[in-house]
Amino acid sequence: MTPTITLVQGDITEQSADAVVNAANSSLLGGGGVDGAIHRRGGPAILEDCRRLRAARYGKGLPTGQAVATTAGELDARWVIHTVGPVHSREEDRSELLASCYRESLRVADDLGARTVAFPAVSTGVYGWPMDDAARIAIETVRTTRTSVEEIRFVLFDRRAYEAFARQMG
Ligand code: AR6
Repeated sequence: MTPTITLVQGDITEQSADAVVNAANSSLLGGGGVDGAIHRRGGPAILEDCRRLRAARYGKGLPTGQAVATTAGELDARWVIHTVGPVHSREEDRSELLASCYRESLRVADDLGARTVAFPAVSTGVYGWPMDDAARIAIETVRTTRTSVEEIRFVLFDRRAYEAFARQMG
C-alpha cells in the first residue's frame, strides 16, 4: 500500500501520531525550533533516552541524514524519531542527505511498526534550507520510499511552508 500524504499547518507537538519526527542536531541534546518545542512539551523522558543513546551508540553524535527513535514522553505519540538535517550552506551532497532524513525516518518507523508519522520541514529553519527546494525533496522522497507507514503527515508551521508543500503535492 502506498501511504497517504497529508499536509497540515500547525505545531508538531500538538499532533497525535504514532511517531513524531524531530529536526534534531547530532548531539541529540536539544536545541531551538522543533527540537526545543518537542523537548519542552514532551518532558525530560525524551532527553533521558537521548542521553542513553549517546552513551550506548552515538558518542560522536548522530550523523547527518540518519534517524533514531526514543520515547515520546508526554507527547500524544508513542515515539519521537530524531533525524539530523543538513545545514544548507555547509554540507556537500546536501540534497541526498536531506532525502536520507526522510528515508531513514521511515525505515525507523517501519521497524517500530508505526502507522502514522508526522514530519516537520526538516532543515528549513535554523539550518537555512530554502522552503521550496526542501518541500520538493521531502515530497519526492516520501513518494518514492517503500514503507508500511499508512499516513505521512507534514506539519508546517506557517502559511508559507504549507503553501510550498501544497505546490509540490501538485
Ligand atoms: N512545529 C512545526 N514546525 C515547526 C515548529 C513546531 N513547533 N517550530 C518550528 N517549526 P528548525 P532545522 C518549523 O529550526 O532547520 C535546532 O536548534 C520551522 O519554521 O526546527 O532542521 C536543532 O537542535 C522550520 O520551517 O530545524 C538543530 O540544531 C522547520 O520547522 C537545528 O535547529 C524546521 O526548523 C535544526 O535546524
